[in-house]
Amino acid sequence: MTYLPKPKLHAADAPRNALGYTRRDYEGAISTLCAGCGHDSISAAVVQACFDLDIEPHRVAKMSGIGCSSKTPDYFLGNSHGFNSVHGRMPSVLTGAQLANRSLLYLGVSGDGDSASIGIGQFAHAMRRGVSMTYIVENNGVYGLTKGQFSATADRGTKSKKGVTNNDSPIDLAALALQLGATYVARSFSGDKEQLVPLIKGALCHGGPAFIDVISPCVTFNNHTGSTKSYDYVREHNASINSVDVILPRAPIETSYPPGSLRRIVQHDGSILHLRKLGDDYDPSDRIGAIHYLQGRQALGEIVTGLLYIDSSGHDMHTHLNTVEKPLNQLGDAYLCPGSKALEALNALLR
Ligand SMILES: Cc1ncc(C[n+]2csc(CCOP(=O)(O)OP(=O)(O)O)c2C)c(N)n1
Ligand code: SF4
Ligand SMILES: [Mg+2]
Repeated sequence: MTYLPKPKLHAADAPRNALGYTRRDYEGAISTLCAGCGHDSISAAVVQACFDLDIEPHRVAKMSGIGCSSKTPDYFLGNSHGFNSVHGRMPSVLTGAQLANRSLLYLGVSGDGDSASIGIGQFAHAMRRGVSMTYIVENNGVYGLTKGQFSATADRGTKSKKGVTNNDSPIDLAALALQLGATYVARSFSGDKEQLVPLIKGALCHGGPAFIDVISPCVTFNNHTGSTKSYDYVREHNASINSVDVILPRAPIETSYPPGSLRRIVQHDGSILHLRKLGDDYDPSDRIGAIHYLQGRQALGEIVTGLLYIDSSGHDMHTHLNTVEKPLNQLGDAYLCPGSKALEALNALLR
């Protein structure tokens, strides 16, 4: 069986958000992934983020490719729009949907195989075009669904469960996203909900191409000694640079931090990111500095997590293309087909 609906019983005293929904209203079907799979923790983080942000489920469109990771949209936001596309093709399907209807919040979920191998061209062009979306890669270093082959994000020297060594260089999707023009880039760990939930919330409010690389251990094929994507390895090498709080425009600001330790970033939708430094003097508004920092720390064997880069100017594909605000299906015939006179006038302008 591939679809297990959850019983819809709500505890009477379950906390409710501003819309009157409980967390259960943001869940989906019962997961069929292996017990302990990191991907399930990411689904729980998405549920928490959408509940906290009071998002109306019908305003979200969740899209994915193929893989254990790409199955997860079935396990959250059961009342949202969804489209499970072809392996590696989520970004182009999402781009088309975003062009046709910009009033929805787009959430793309993918795997390291889906995005760094077959779909790398699609990933690259979605980032460089500035498609407004939250793009989550659930990165376990293997093709989990097809039984544990190394993916393109597996580190050189990594050992497979059966002892085979990976001799190929890894692709760092966060570094690529930075280079390609994403305006919100983060890395996190499925085992760190405290860090991951606010990063997802920040991305959902961002209003531009937001990319989050989440290391998400595959307990069945890649959680052994010799893997750099295991729970133990990531916990030991995690170097967190900052922590984020997301405050909605309507909420009172109640947090207080010692002066100097906090950076306040106002996003395009009015939400405020409170960024607290944890490590050394890291500047998340410096794209080139972020690439240097990421690669320098990686050479020392560290996995840098947190918000790596943000540009809150609100530029995205729609700004670049000067598209209409209204979804295409609401424009009406007269607007979409204004007649031969209007066409002649347009052609005259181009002569
Ligand atoms: C066009 C095409 N090629 C290959 C496959 C086989 N296939 C299915 S899932 C997958 C890899 C999944 O890996 P990843 O995206 O990392 O997801 P994970 O299962 O690890 O979460 C592959 C190669 C396919 N379904 N379609
Ligand atoms: S095979 Fe790996 S990635 Fe797939 S569900 Fe199992 S633990 Fe998760
Ligand atoms: Mg994978």
